[in-house]
Amino acid sequence: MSFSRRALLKVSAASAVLGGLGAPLVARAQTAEFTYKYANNLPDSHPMNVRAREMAAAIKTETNGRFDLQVFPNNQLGSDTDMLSQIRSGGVEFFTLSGLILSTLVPAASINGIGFAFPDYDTVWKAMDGGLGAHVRGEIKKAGLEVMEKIWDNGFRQTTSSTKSINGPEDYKGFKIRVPVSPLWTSMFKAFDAAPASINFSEVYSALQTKIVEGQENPLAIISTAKLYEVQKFCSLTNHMWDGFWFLANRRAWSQLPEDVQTIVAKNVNAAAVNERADVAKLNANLQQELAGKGLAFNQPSITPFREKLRAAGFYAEWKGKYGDQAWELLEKSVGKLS
Ligand code: X2X
Repeated sequence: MSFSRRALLKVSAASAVLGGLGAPLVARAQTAEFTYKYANNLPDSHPMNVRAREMAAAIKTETNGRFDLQVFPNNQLGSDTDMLSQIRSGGVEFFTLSGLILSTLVPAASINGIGFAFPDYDTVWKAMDGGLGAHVRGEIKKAGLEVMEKIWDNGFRQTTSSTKSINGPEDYKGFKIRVPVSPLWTSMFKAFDAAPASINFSEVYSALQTKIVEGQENPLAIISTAKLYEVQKFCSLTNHMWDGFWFLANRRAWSQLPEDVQTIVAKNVNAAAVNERADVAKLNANLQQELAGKGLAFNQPSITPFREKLRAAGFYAEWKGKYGDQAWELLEKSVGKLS
């Protein structure tokens, strides 16, 4: 008898003995005990969704099929505004949202988006995996939502336009720019005397195409995966803010999970975030040439005049007052003196 046949016989003997126990285990493995939805606003091809699908598969394997995470990219379940209300009601169990948009519910959550604060990724991750991130997560939990430890990368934001390149702060004057729905974005572009219009990401491509606005601002990974280069001509590397996505959970849905499942989910979500950060940083560093090939004209203005304009307009002082001294100190501890 061959080795494998002997092994097979042993297995069948064991199943005959354990038949009563084995059967329900098999049945349970086929239908998940928990089927949770994870919604986001980014195209299917963005690293966030690539890593999310990978993480969903790992979670399924590690929970022996007990937990099924379904990924809904690309605003399939609604705009950010819709999804924010769904995560609060439990209509979706998980949602990644920019801290700046989350600030409509949790004011502290926009602090990482203060204009021209972060010089580079090292400084970002030290702050967001350190004291500043912990402060924001504490405020999110106080507002009744759960949040995973690692923030996902959106990236440093750049300005695109169908009409002109931005070479200095004066070029923003009167510029019709789409901004996400968030007071910090509106406030910053108003400080530049621009004409910001709050529009959810789900409407951005068509707003640019129909020229409701001249321009928008987003990291290169989004300009590329959402094909915004098709409806824009100029890309100015303004690097005006760093933006990230908090991985939020509905509190009731999260607390219904047994501790061992929570541990497996959190571990895989945080690991996926760290992988996604590396993917996005690489894309943002390498996409310029590819996008130039698709017709975008690039320029790189010096950021000093932008910062000076914001300081003179009282932007930093105003937001320091809103966040409070303690939070502002955490920010300045990472990025240096702003106001
Ligand atoms: O809405 C945007 O511009 C986006 C996709 O970058 C955010 O989610 C903030």
